[in-house]
Amino acid sequence: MMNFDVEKIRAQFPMFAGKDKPLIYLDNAATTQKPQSVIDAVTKYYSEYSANVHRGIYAISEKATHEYESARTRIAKFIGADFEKSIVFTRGATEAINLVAYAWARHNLNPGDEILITEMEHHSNIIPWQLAARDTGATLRYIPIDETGTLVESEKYINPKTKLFAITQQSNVFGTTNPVKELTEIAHSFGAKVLVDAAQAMPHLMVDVVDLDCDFLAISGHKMLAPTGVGALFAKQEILEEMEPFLGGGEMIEQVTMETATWSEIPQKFEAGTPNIAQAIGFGAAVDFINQIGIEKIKDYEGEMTRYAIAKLSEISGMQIYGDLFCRGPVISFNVSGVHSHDLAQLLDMENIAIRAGHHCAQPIMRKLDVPATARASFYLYNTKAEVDALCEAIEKAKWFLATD
Ligand code: C6P
Repeated sequence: MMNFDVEKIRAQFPMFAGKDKPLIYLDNAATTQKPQSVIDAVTKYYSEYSANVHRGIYAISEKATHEYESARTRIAKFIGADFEKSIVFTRGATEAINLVAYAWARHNLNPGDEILITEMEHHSNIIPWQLAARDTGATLRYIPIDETGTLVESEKYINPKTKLFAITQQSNVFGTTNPVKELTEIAHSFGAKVLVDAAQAMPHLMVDVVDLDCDFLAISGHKMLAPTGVGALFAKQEILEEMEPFLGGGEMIEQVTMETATWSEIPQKFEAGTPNIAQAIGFGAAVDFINQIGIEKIKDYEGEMTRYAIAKLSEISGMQIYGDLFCRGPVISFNVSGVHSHDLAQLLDMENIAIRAGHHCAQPIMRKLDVPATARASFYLYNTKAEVDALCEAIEKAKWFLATD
């Protein structure tokens, strides 16, 4: 593809350098590799200005605070948020969703209210709502999916009782990209709040919170080149200001007496304790890296590679690919007849190819597909068509090795 120098990009990832047999990493939906610039940003913090944030009135603490807050501003800009204080750093998308389930849902839901999610959610966007429904008496409902991993008659499930609609923007199993903007509009017309789980979408396509008009957006840093242990919650300013705190502790307070306390301004109200400073700074560097290439270019490059991979994989006899073949993000879940996905993943590992096998933290989808597990190859900006070819060859070899008939 023109204008996309994948070799130049790969050269910036130490995980791909200097190996006899280079790693073919196709488990990007689980977590991504880190470019040198992200590793350097983390190292620089620890080796040059390691200090706590928002507390010290000495130079290195002020520098740490500046870099930490600058990362917040760059992440806000990346998703089109016009107010950087509507970004709360969390450990990941899971914690962002739990923050909403504890600090918003438990204070706003009552018996008779409905929480609406979909059958294609990751457990991170199911369990917090099961627990919130249990604690508030609200009812948890699901928009069904069909066997192509597409939502079925979504509008039918949104009604005046819906108080919260939580939906993934992109499925981690099928790669389906959901029409979240349209569904948000419908949910808002019934007065519901909308949470979008952008863990799988944000690494691959432009996510604009003003355009989506979502109330909450859950973000995962480590799936978009940032260190593990960092993510974020975006929430509309007025909602964040009204919300009760999630965790209590240092930095989230204004005044504390023996009996009670008042809270800091947002976002500190939601960032109790010492945050993941180095990881947040690394997240800022990851956003810079993506911006230097351009998210639209990444999307086009990955789109072309995904179409190529689907065509190549489809040539393998006994191959079943799950989900819509044409309209998807860079995630392909599949099974090969007569081969258990765990055996396949192990044999591919012997070829230095990393894929994921299992239920992908989405057991309701496995039940829907009536399979115990699938294999899953997921791509990112550093993968190549040659790696797809190697994957297909290794699958053929594994099939031959495991053949039972
Ligand atoms: N999915 C996968 O292999 P964290 O790790 O907390 O930032 O993100 C959790 C999460 C939330 N939503 C979706 C749609 C996800 O796919 C994930 C993480 C990984 O599919 C690890 S299980």
